[in-house]
Amino acid sequence: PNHHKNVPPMVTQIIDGLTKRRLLPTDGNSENRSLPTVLLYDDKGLNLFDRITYVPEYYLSECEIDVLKTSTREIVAEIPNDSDVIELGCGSLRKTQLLLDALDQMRSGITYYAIDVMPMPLHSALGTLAEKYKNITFVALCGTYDEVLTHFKKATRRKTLLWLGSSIGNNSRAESIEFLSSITDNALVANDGIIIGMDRKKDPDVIMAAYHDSEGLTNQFELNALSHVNNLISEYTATLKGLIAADSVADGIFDVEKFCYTGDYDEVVGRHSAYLEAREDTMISWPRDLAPAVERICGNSSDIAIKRGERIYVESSYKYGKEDFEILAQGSGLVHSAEWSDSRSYYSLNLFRK
Ligand code: AVI
Repeated sequence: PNHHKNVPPMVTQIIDGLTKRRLLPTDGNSENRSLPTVLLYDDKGLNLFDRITYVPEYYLSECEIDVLKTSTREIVAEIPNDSDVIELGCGSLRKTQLLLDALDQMRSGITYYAIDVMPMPLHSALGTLAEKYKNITFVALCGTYDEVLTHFKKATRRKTLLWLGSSIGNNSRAESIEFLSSITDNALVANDGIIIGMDRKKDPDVIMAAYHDSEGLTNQFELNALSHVNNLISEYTATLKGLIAADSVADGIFDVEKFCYTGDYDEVVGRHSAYLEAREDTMISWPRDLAPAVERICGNSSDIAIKRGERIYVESSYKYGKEDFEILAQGSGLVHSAEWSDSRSYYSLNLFRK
């Protein structure tokens, strides 16, 4: 029926990922069901991730702060007066302040743009910053990066983009090149720069510890993707109930208790992968109201039997080595022009220029 035409894109992606097994990039011969990584970031997930950044084993945040502190002068030297500094995603304002402190003192005519898809955190954060830094002009831009960045192409001022927090690591190498190429083509002119926070390849034990913290926060964070799916599915089927006669009560599709989080690190590729693994045999049963949509997306709407030990892929965290910086730069039409890292070389900020 017609009203199934408007299945929300996220629900479509969930159905698609769960009904089809796919070969992960460079993952040998294992084909897995998958869930979109963005599902990790509902309110509960954002809160858990924020807590993870304070856990000692999750060295990434601490290292990035360390680099920002020890290399501030060199970084600021790359950002000219009367230029625009544009941060992609403002979840990291806590770190950005280290840079803003220096820009406020050492530069004039800086405009700082914070770009995020979520309007609320953006406005509340920027209000306080505008009070604190009198020499910097603050602008909040809400929207996807693609939507917003094209506005900068015609700007006559020099610009420096900031993409911190190792967010690039959650994209495959190919996706990262695609994203950066599009930024290069649509938002940068010759000499503009982009500073990217990247986690370095290192001792696998250190990386495994970061993604398997002893407080169990990562565990909660990854498993929360399943609860988020349940919430989205029941929300959607509830809206359908207003449209069609239905007697089934849907409470989501996962028995969350039957899953646990597992992750592994591929040292050759430089990638940590996170999975939700079935601890025992379990079923994914589609609510009756959802069946027509499932059928349209994958051909049938029968229940899915998940065997004990089957792993549903949810997240990759890519790590970078010297050679990877070069491949990324060349593929994206950029030049790798500086690297600032912490004393252990665990993590680095990398400047790329068009
Ligand atoms: C947000 N992103 C860079 C984190 C990472 O390290 O990949 C998300 C995360 N996943 C587990 N712990 C933290």
